[in-house]
Amino acid sequence: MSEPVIITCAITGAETTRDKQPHLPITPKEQGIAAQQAVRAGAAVIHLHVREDDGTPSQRPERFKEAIGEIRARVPEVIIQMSTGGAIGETIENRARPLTLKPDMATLNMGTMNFGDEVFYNRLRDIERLAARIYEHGVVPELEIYDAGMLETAARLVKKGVLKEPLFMQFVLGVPGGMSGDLRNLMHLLDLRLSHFDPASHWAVAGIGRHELPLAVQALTLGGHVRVGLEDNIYFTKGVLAKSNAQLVERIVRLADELGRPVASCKEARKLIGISS
Ligand code: KMH
Ligand code: ZN
Repeated sequence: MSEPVIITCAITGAETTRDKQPHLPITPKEQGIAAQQAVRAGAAVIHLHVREDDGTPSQRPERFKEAIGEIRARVPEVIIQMSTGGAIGETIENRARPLTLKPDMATLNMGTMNFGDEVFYNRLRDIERLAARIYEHGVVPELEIYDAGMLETAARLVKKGVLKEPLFMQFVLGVPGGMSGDLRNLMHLLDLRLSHFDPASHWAVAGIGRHELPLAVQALTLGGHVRVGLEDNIYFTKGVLAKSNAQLVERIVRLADELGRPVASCKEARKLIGISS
């Protein structure tokens, strides 16, 4: 029997706008409803950014608290993964602040990179500080890997004792400035994973834009986990906007079924990742 696939839904993000995607959930209540629909469709993890009412990206702990409340009221079992990446230009201190809410998981971005026309700063000392804060609060980190060097940085931080194995790594491919969604890039990252990390480490792929679907299919066939959602991709098919986050999740569930991968429930995903219920 193949290992179950954990589906993460990145429901909002920091960059997608309502102008471009009218179904983007922005308010805590909208996020609660979107999370519930995504979980009903098959997602076990909600990757969470929050916005102010006017759509501005925010790292305000109070806003995270509201959003988490709305999600937990509808789907208490779901794994909530808080973004510590936030929006470009946010200070590291602000990015770390909502960790006091002790979500199940939090992202840890593994390096500085060009992010479109902007620069996404993640200096080594900041990564180490954020990692310490994440573990201090009993939260499970998910490593956001946009490039091969970032995975090698993670391996060094394991040796240094900053990161604890087994890890959960998310290969985010297709951001202009990081590795593209070319399959050879994924294969190289998987080679590095095999040579540097505990084989029990989990890996997932988040393909950006048009890379979302082909990379998800690759992850399903290669035994990885999958992330989809309006943060990463606003379309269902070329030129046709997705109707909801759930619609993107539903397609992965259908494909997983065809490809013989059972879909992990929230409870199963908690057990696989090592998060208490
Ligand atoms: N918004 C991007 C700059 C994360 O959630 O940790 C960073 C991001 C990664 O979305
Ligand atoms: Zn994010």
